[in-house]
Amino acid sequence: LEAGGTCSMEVEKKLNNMNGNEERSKQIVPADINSSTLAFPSISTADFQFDLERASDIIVDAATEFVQKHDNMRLVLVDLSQKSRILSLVKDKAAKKSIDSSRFFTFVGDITQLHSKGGLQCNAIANAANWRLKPGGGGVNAAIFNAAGEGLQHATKECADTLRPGSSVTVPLPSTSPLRQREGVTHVIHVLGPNMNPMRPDCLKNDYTQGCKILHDAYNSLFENFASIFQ
Ligand code: AR6
Repeated sequence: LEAGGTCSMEVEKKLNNMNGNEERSKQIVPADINSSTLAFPSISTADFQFDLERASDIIVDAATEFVQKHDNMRLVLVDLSQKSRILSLVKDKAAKKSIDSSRFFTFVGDITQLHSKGGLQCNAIANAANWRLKPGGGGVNAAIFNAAGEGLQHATKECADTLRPGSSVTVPLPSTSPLRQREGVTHVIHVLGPNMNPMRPDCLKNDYTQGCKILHDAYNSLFENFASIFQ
């Protein structure tokens, strides 16, 4: 699934290892100036404790369906570590489905530094948000709000006050946002996934019938919002 080998205009970029040590990893990034790119984290699988096997099936299904429908859009699943289990699961499952690896691939890096550190230009990034759409709370939510600057909070408030599980909201980044200026990201799409963590609001108490449906809805909502910005 990791893109490479088939694209005529490839650039090889070196990515700083996220742990800051000397080890560096190479990732092949297909340069595709005709496509719009969405980078997204795995929704609900860390703080919200959603099962990784089920989540990986849902990601691959939703992404496959999306890229078949939109041939000028790319989806990139991002995680911080080379050892990310969700990235491995998704990579393996996508390879079995022979999904077009220049349209959907995985990438190791910080979602707030994809261009500056990883050489991957993305138009939009998704955030695994909380229902109040508030900064902080750790995880990718804290990272994105920190990197985007205060402007993201204001811009988010203009669009929505809260989010329901399985839904998403598109927020245009102010022109002054460092995320826009440095990384070239123009939109953040906040997504609220299903929660399986008893310490967080709206815990589904291991109800994976509901949970899987909500996670599927969350990805469909995210991808459709992305398509409606850039189509
Ligand atoms: N870049 C790329 N991926 C990241 C980054 C980053 N900077 N940081 C984390 N991840 P999580 P959730 C990956 O816990 O499970 C927050 O407190 C991480 O490895 O951020 O949906 C919110 O306020 C994992 O694969 O989201 C919510 O309350 C993925 O991002 C709650 O957590 C999602 O992990 C949401 O929990």
